[in-house]
Amino acid sequence: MKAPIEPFKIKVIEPVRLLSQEERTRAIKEAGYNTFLLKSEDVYIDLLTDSGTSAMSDNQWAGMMLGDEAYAGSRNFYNLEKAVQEVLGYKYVVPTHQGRGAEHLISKILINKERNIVPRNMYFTTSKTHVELLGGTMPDVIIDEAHDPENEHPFKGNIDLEKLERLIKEVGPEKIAFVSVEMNVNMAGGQPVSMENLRKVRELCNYYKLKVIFDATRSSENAYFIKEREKGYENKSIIEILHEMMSYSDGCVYSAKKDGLVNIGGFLATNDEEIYEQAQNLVVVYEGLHTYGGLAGRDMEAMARGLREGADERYLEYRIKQVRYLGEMLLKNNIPIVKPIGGHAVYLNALKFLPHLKREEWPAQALAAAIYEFSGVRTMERGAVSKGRDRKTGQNIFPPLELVRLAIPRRVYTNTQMEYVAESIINLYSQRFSIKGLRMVYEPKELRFFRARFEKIE
Ligand code: P71
Repeated sequence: MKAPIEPFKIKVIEPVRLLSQEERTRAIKEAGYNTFLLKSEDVYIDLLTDSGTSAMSDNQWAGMMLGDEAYAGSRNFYNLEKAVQEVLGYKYVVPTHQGRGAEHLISKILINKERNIVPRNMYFTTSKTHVELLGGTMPDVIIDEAHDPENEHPFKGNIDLEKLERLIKEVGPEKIAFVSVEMNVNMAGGQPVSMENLRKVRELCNYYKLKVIFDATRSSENAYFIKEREKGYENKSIIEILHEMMSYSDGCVYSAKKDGLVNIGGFLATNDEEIYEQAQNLVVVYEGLHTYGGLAGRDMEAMARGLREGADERYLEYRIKQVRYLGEMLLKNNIPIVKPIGGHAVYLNALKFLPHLKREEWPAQALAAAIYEFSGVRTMERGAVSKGRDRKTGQNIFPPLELVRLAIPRRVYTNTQMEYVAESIINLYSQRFSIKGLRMVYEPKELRFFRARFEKIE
């Protein structure tokens, strides 16, 4: 595959520097072999996350200068509301400082002592934590194919409708707070959900009178996959696809730090007046007034403009193909990655990359640390450290997927930099048996992966 041609040119650059081998060895040791604890200045190519790391356009920066910083009724809020209506088709919008702010609101609104089960197509760390902190649980109802890195199902993010219905019958619909559907499922490898699946989830939930809330964070990338892979959508525009997708939900939470192409911002959007009313009540307690939700006016303007740019088809084609370009270079060299290649990231299968390590030696954490030490490239563990412990038994959970994520920031790195990343991983793979396991020596209570510390098992 040829590298995709960028639909933009570069106006501002930010220098990067590769530390020496000794400096990198020292830096990762000092960071407790946790890539979250590295200083960003010590990183050469930063693939830790695609969240909040996008390059904004000249149009977005120009919008920042038009920030209306009034406490109430900023014009930028109305611009954001209009952009959400146009791009996603929801009527009501409540801004929040980022995605988890919106997750907090929807969890507080829809979860209570009696109704506290939130089935979802795989968990996401922050989403699951909000549910659990309210005494609830998040059972996984994704299709089995999603747990197999080798399976090439085109819509590996789909909900298993039988699993979902079985669960509803087992616990009783009155126990389900809402059904959560994530677009382009992050923990499964950036895998899309099909339109057909969304439609069927809606039908099932209508039958049992359940609310459906999307995590629409990566919905534009999901829409691109629908256009590319689902029959009947080849000739529809991304906006048409997005509107149809959202029509199958009662509302969504959205971290605009991904497809929204901003460094900070998020929102809750809905057509449901009751949810909207309650969200407005809660946002003033936890985030800020309902017309700014913890954001500056300029942030809302950048978000309004970013939302439109992120749903532009020419941009999306380049975006998805850049991720695919990196993934295919790795595949060609037999590096074990999650297939098909996802929307926002390439995921290494750490269990296959490091078959000599035990699960208790945290292979994905060890691999992420080794990649940094070897090449200066920063990635993120997405396996047992991220999954955490079972709250009831206190035991570590070892999920089937033990992955290292190479998340690609949007519009930030060139294809030459992707080639450097691929070459580094390929070289490291040839020396993989020299990579040692890790011992966890500090474990924070909540979302431990952010601050956990490790030592090398020599
Ligand atoms: C990502 C992130 C950021 C992150 C969050 C937690 C641990 C590590 C990294 C954030 C998401 C997301 C989905 C599907 C909600 C959030 C929270 N992803 N839903 O992938 O992927 O949004 O960060 O704006 O609060 O690196 P927020």
